[in-house]
Amino acid sequence: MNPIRTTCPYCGVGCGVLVSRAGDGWNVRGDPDHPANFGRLCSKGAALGETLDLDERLLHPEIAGMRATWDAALDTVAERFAAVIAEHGHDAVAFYVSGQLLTEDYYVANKLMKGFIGSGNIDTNSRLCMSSAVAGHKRAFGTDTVPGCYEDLEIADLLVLVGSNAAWTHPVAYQRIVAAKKARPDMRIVAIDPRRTATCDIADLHLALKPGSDAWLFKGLLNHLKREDALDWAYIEAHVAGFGAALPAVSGYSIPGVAASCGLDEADVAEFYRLFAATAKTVTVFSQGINQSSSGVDKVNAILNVHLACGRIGLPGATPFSITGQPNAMGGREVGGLANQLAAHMEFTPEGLDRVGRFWNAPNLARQPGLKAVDLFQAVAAGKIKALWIMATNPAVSLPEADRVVEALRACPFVVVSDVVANTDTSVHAHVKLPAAAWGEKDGTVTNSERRISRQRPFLDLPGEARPDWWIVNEVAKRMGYSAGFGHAGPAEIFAEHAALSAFENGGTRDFDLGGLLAPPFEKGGRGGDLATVPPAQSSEKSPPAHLLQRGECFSLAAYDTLAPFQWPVTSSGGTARMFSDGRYFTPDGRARMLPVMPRPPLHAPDARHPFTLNSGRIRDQWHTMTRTGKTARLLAHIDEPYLEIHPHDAHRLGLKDGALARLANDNGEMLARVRESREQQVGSVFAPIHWSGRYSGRGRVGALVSAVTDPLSGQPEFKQTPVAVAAYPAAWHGFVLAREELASAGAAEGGYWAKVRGKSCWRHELAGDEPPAEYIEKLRTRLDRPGDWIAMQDGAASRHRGALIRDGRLLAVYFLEREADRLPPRHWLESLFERDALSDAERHALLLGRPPQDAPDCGRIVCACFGVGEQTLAEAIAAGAASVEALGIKLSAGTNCGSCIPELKRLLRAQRPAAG
Ligand SMILES: Nc1nc2c(c(=O)[nH]1)N[C@H]1C(S)=C(S)[C@@H](COP(=O)(O)OP(=O)(O)OC[C@H]3O[C@@H](n4cnc5c(=O)[nH]c(N)nc54)[C@H](O)[C@@H]3O)O[C@H]1N2
Ligand SMILES: Nc1nc2c(c(=O)[nH]1)N[C@H]1C(S)=C(S)[C@@H](COP(=O)(O)OP(=O)(O)OC[C@H]3O[C@@H](n4cnc5c(=O)[nH]c(N)nc54)[C@H](O)[C@@H]3O)O[C@H]1N2
Ligand code: SF4
Ligand SMILES: [Mo]
Repeated sequence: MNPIRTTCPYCGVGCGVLVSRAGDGWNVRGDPDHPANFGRLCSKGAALGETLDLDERLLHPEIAGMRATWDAALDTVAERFAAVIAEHGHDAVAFYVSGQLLTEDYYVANKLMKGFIGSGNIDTNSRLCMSSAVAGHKRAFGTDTVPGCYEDLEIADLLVLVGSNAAWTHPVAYQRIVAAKKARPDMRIVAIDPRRTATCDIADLHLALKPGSDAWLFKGLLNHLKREDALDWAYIEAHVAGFGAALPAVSGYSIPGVAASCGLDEADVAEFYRLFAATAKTVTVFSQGINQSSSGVDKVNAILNVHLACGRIGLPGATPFSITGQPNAMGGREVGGLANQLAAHMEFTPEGLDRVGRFWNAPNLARQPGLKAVDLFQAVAAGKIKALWIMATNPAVSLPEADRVVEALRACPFVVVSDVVANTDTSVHAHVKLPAAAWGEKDGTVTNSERRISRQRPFLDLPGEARPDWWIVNEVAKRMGYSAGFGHAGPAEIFAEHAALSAFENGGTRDFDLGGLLAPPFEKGGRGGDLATVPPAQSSEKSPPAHLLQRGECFSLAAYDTLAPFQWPVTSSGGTARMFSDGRYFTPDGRARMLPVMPRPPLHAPDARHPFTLNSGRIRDQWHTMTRTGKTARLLAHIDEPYLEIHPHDAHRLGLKDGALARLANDNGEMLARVRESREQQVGSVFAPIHWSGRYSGRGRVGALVSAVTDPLSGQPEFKQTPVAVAAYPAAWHGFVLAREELASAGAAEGGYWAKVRGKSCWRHELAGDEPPAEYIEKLRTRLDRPGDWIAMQDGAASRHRGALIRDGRLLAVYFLEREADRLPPRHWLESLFERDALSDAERHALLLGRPPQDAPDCGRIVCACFGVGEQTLAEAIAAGAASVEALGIKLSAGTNCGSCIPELKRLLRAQRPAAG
């Protein structure tokens, strides 16, 4: 079998992958011909083959927790939605969807809600992610468009990364930057982030600014460029409006003033400004450190202002670059998945409504935008939305004020969840669960951060009764009486309709245009397949070619099957790498807009009760709420528990010990997390990862703390700056249990702490409890009640309890409890004992000591996930003379596959060999 060419389902880099059979399993590798990654994959992409088993999958529809037929489930959804609409109107229902749907799924969901149900109430998790960038782009460009492409990241002479931890979140794009800088050491990189992240590793300058202060920095930059005469006046005069207000608005933003506002050294600010003024080929990459803010849109425009004023936009190596998070965040924007867009870059304007309405032949077109995610869930809580369908997102974890979201779900009369996993924190509250096809099974397209549309192709059969999301939506639509608009035979027909809508009466008025796909010459452009039989749809006539287009007759199945990755807009000659290169924008006068933005601090400032600013974000090896990446031991080897990163000064002041537990709290909720002291954190700021859900932890959801304050224009929540109180968590004991099976609630006491970690051959349960240890052990032993022999030891005075359950020499479970977390032994060696069928005598004797017998080494915490190389092994290699990343690669293979761990290898080298690192 030839390898299947498909696309990674995780981040917005959108890497091409090749999948082929390898024995019983699948071999997943980077596609050398895909223009996003040229063969590279990061640790998550490389581990895709390990997440394909059906463990934890939802395989059958369920109604009220009972298995149901598809007919019953679909009828129930259609009937309940129709009943709510009949009684309370169409705005009493809503869809909450996701940038992890394929474009085809997304298209029909949006069409059903906005065109047929007749409400704008469809919003997406991209609201939490990209909506500030969308709104900023629209204000500046008249359209939501990322002008640049990945090559720009490589050919820029100055690359500014603002609020982006690309080393962990867009690892392959980052690896391309690393390679570019290596080839061209003169390339300069500036990282702007309150924390020193792995991304800062390649930075020539790191500006650890005060959380939320970016707008001051960029206004000061514009002022500096103006004063240094570094603006491109010819460009401004020809292509920009609004500078008459925007430029005066920056005077007064002096370097000393900015440095004070941002908590930076004047010299560092001056150096950044000098580099920017001196370097025409500058790319500014921005991500959630900018977007996720109550003034996110203004921050985006503060950045765009600078690029417009210098004419550095849409040129090779010179552009602003909003780098998107999810695999299809961009596709969602293209189909109009946000509540305040219509479809195909058309808006809720009279013309947009008229055009989309005619194209869809829509019986009940929504007349106005619907509720944005945070407002939508508040409307659910207030009882205004009575039927809610959630697809491919886990809001009980990922929305702000997550505990209130759970209450809203509980109170909602009818909740439908389409997911691939049986039980998520969200789906446990669903009245109807619908099993969706997962990556490897589903078929369609996604758009990556550089506007590149790639195919996801199936290589697995649909398991159980799982069905693709588009099919589920269409079936519900038909049962609601909308057969005419939802009769697609497959994703190719939906894509053809979407492409046709993008071209429908476009005539150059909308940049999102796939019209070229429909035109015969494109066929010759080598995109493959036997294409169009219908003339291009860009005519300005008002007679819709829709009857043909909607049946997908303009675009053949074969062409869809073989579609090679391309960048929109696409004309008859192919895709487009860069936008706005000609200085023409999509505003009524064709000029871009500069805006006089006013910097605002985060909406909620720390106070005496909540003195810390909580920042939240991602870690290298986990994807969001871990429903898929949590399934592979390899990806949990790097970081395995919810943690709190805190500066040592703060930790000492609060009496927090590294490795102990902290409790974070505010009026919204609380979180327990493992303390990690780090000088990479600012004093007064703390960081926690977003990934842990109720599935993998007790009290480990950071979303419970985040306030639901949003940007007034975009509705994007302020995830990065939440005031919290931090204190030591005074557990009566700390411990862990390793067992061959997962323990339901980890056996922890009500209200205690637990985190579950899937190991190679056992489950690890990290615990802290309030009840007396003996009581806990009693409960644990009852739970593990099975044939076998317990060996145990305890030291009541020291509160030390250890035990192991062994049967026929095979280890079934061990537990270790101590008063202090730092008295517990390392886990790696103990975990490795579960890989054996029988323990040796030496191992059995060493077991309750928690230490390997003399001759067996402990490799330590895993740093390189690809080759399973641990910290201890690396430390030994460094001590034995390995002085560089390359040397560690040669000796241990560490860092030689995906490269995601290289920043950490460097850190270990620096720590151990300050001179060499
Ligand atoms: N491994 C992994 N990769 C992912 C994902 C994942 O779950 N796991 N998710 C994907 C998705 S959906 C997204 S949206 C992207 C997000 O990608 P990123 O935006 O790169 O990721 P985050 O970790 O959310 O935040 C980025 C950085 O913003 C910084 N920051 C916080 N406050 C400020 C501030 O006031 N100013 C500035 N300048 N910076 C600040 C944080 O310290 C953090 O390092 O990642 C994508 N890639
Ligand atoms: N505190 C804090 N919170 C945040 C953020 C932050 O930085 N800080 N970032 C925000 C951002 S940028 C994002 S993008 C969100 C992400 O948050 P979510 O979207 O809630 O996270 P996921 O875990 O990706 O949820 C996807 C769900 O879809 C399921 N799924 C996967 N594939 C399919 C499929 O093909 N079909 C269907 N029907 N289901 C599928 C998965 O099992 C999973 O349950 O989190 C946001 N929340
Ligand atoms: S960088 Fe990693 S997670 Fe992102 S698309 Fe590529 S392989 Fe997937
Ligand atoms: Mo995101």
